[in-house]
Amino acid sequence: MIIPHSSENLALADQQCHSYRELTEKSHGTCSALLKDREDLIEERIAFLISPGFAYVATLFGIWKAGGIAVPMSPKHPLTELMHIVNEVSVTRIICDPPHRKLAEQCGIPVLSTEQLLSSSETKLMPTLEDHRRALILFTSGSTGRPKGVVTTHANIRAQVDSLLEAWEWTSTYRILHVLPLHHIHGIVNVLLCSLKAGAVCEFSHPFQPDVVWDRMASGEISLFMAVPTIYSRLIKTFEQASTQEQNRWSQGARSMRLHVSGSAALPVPVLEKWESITGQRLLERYGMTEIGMALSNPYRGERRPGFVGEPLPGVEVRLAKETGEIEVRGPNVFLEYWNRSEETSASFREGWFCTGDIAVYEEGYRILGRSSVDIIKTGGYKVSALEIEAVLREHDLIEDCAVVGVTDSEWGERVALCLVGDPSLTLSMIREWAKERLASYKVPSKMRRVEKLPRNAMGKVQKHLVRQLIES
Ligand code: MCA
Ligand code: AMP
Repeated sequence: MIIPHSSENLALADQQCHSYRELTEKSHGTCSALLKDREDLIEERIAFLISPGFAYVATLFGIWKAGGIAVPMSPKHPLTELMHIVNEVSVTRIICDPPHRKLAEQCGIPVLSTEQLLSSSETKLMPTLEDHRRALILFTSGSTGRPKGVVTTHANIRAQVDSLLEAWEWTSTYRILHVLPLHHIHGIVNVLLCSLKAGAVCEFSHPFQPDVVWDRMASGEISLFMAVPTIYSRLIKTFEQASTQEQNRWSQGARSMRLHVSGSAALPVPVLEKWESITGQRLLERYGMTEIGMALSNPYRGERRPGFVGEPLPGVEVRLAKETGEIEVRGPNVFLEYWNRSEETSASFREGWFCTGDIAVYEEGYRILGRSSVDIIKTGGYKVSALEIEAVLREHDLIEDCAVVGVTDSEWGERVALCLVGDPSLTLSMIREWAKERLASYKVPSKMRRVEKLPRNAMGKVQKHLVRQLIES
């Protein structure tokens, strides 16, 4: 397990400052309170609904120290999404902070509060944790059904973190600004856990607000920033609307930083170029996935090629199924299993290599060309399944038939778009309102085209490329 050391050094900054010692003590207290009369939680699944900040981190480490599997959930998700997680991995308890108590209680399982757990001064003996034990379950959309639970072990997480620490030359002198959600690898592993393993400082700044980020960059205190392309586009937009004086201040601060990283979705070359022109920072683009952590990266030192995702990270093996083909990955970073889905787990491996579903070519560096499934959409850095959204929308009384596709979008990378056969009175905003109670907001279609019938082939299968054309026309 990654246990942060116990110094007085600053570890986390939210509204307050928290040392590594405080984190160690509070996570030990949390561990003791979770264990109560037991010696080991033995991979009990404990979910948590906590805003980004110290309580989130102390809870995560508390669960790990007690031998549980951490299941972080997004407080922004509607109850149906949370209930799917609770049921899918048989979560037994939910830990919440005060603002999310009501939502947690609706999940129908025992609720514990961070106030109660973090104030525990007990120091029970912690169980011995072997590296191969399950540590974390994050949810990812596949091309079929509702999201699957991706299980990573302590060894997997350690490998993912160590690889990035080495490649990007993390040191304890860094201070990273954290603006990403904390229910995905990007925010949890690349930003939070890397900074803590390096003995650096992680400063939370949620929700993401472009002017706040610019101000923090301008302060000269922040050395590292990692985000998805949509966030860089938003920062550029805010920069362009700012006064010359503000632009100069922001630009100067950003120039003095050590590293800016982009990932989770393809970085458009114009965004890379614009960012470099205003900050002097050539974005380091890398490629990863929930199941494998990070696999490919442009170099920390050396040329970062626009449109390329670089070479395999330390300890990670990468190959292509054919010259222009699917990326396959092997190494200690690769996940253990999809929870309770042994068939899907084995189907996702070929000869011991994990098949990513992403298509690439190698031209002295890997270049990603697209995905093998049309039903996977990447929007704002989130991976979503068109089939999952369609299945939910078909439950609407006034929707007769529908097809969901991703359409290219300058802000979101791809935008979730809906082709609809249904009652003429039904508007996009009515559908959005209805769908937001059932799906995470980034899965809710934001573009719609009404048709008499969907384009289908002779076998009755919806022709997604024609649907996309209809929406884009
Ligand atoms: C939100 N909205 C959207 C989308 N998302 N509309 C269209 N497309 C979307 N994708 C709408 C909402 O419905 C809402 O609309 C309004 O925008 C504000 O919603 P909010 O949730 O507040 O959105 P935001 O704060 O503007 O979010 C933008 C964001 C966010 C900050 C870029 O999407 C984000 O944090 N993305 C990062 C995702 C990430 O970390 N991915 C990593 C996973 P209305 O006003 O009508 O209500 S991938 C990963 O971990 C792998 C391993 C990897 O490689 O990194
Ligand atoms: P997730 O399942 O949310 O972890 O998303 C992983 C997916 O994000 C990958 O399979 C890719 O399709 C996509 N992805 C991540 N980084 C990049 C990148 N730099 N360029 C293109 N696609 C990326």
